[in-house]
Amino acid sequence: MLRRAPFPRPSAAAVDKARRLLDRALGPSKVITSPAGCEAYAGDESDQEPVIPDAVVVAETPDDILRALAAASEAEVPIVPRGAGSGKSGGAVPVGGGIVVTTLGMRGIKEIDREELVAVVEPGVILGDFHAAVEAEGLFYPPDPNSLKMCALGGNLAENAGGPRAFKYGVTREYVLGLEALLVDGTRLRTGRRTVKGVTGYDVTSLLVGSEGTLAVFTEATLQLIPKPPSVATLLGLFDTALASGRAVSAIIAAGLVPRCLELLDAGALSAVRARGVPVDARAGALLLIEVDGDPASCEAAMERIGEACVAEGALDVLVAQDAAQRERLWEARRALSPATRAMARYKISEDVVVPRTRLPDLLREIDRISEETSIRMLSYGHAGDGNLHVNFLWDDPDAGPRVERGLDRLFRAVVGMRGTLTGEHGVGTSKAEYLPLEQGPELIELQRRLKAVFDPKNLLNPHKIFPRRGHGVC
Ligand code: 2HG
Ligand code: ZN
Repeated sequence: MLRRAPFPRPSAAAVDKARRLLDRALGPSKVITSPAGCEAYAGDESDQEPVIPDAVVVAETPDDILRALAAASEAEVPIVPRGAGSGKSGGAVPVGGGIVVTTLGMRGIKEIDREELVAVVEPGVILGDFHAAVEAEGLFYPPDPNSLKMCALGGNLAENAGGPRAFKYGVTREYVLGLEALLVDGTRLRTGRRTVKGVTGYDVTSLLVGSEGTLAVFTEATLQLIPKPPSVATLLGLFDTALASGRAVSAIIAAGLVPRCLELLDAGALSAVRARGVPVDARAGALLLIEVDGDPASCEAAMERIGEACVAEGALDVLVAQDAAQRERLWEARRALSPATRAMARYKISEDVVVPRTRLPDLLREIDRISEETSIRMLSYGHAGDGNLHVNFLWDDPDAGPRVERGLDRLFRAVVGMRGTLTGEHGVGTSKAEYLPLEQGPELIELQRRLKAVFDPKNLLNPHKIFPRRGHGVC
């Protein structure tokens, strides 16, 4: 864990008042106040140290959320919305104490309209369940963060989640037509539309998606669906080095090919996959996991051209998954990388940087240099087609924190220097807040602070996320 100074917490009197108000408004069945009960809502899947909240509201309806917001406002304590807690940037961690409101109990898929290709959902729906429900209707919802079996749609909306299929289909925001959301003062907001097209007024829907729970709490979303692609094919390209695989990524894109997924695993990530019993050719020092979809003939043609592009870039081997079961095994291994790499060391930080895709080889070389200079073990995997790599720092020595900080600083500066961005899909949260000024100018950060103040003048809704503490930002 990297040590970060703790954030201020509300006074004991404010906590008492909030608990009394919650008890009166919601009753003990929906409010948890025991430290043991609250502990389950203290952390997420990021490197942010868990913080036990003062109370948890288990919301079942929008009215429950409304009551929780009213109690937080009156007692002036923070309130943090939470989905499944699978976030990677600390967004759901109640770093300033106060109330956590979990929407995981709101699991209704209210509607799937096969003619309009629209679904209406509550925030607690698990993404994998939603995929299964729409696919049973012959439809498709592309966003697929690798935590899809456990993450909730509300969290996906808050973080604007991506996933491997973002390469062809884009991220969550592109599928959100409209929202129902509550502001911290209790205002019920309905944004957006149900039509495929529409430009009325400011795009508040897009502003709320990706706002990391700092502007509003979602109670419902209207999502765009597409027809389910009739055919899918998956291919592995094995390379001796990550650099060679990075060059193949550029070659595939330059050839005008658009697979739905274009994932890169370097040597370290491959060793995690092998450790999980997936046999990968011992000669391979990197791998591309590539998936195409569409009609069967175009899939076959695309696979052939992708295979040729890999071979032209020096692939050691190109393997095609023979059936759905083989395909699923490959994806299981890929999805397991996050927990598998966590098990490789006592401490892990997984970054989420993005560079222009042609700069991937430069990024990979920079990662090697950082690892060498800091003597911290690093490995990378991720959505190379988008230029988005999860650069992992793994270490055991509890005193290595300063070296890791140096490595992070160098990584972020290099990425911004390549005209890249700090986070492609995990969000800023607390884990990257202090680095925000590296990428964004003071005018833009100030404008966003002012926007936050319009929605939440007392700064109670998920405070301390996205923005650096005053005087703490890296420059
Ligand atoms: C993935 O692509 C996820 O597997 C998680 O975004 C990345 O935790 C990670 O390393
Ligand atoms: Zn990812």
